[in-house]
Amino acid sequence: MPELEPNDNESETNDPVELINNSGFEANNTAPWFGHGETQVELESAHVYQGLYSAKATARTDNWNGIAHTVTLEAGKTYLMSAYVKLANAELDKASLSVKLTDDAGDHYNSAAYQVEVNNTNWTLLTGEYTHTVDGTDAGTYIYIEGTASGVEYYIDNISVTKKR
Ligand SMILES: [Ca+2]
Repeated sequence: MPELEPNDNESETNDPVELINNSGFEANNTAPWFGHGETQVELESAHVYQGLYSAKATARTDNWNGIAHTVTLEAGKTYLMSAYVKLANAELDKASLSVKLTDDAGDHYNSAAYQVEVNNTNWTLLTGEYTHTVDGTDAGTYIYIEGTASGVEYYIDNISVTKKR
């Protein structure tokens, strides 16, 4: 590796812009998160990955239900996405970090991390890349954590979405 000039080094190591607000729920509330499907989003303080708070998904009536957050993404760009997940009322299940996009062609569902095994003893990192391919106009995009069986409650913390360099 050649030595970098200080200015080059600075430009390479600047933190990427985080597109998730209240990404660790340390605002002591769950705004601006919302439920995809029937999901209720509750503030949690007993089971946290980092800090004082996390969020708990309850009232899930289907496996595609989950906690969601709107994101503004650029068409054609690739994003790095991650979230820590721990189950609340089941020992083992599978969870996905997914993206719903609505554009001129309708609704599109993709996953940055798909059906990763999660459990109730450790925090599991869901992570992966997602490329924002838009047909016409992006009428709304959000991420959500889904995939566990109906009725399974889970905690999430430290969710991140950044543009890939
Ligand atoms: Ca937290």
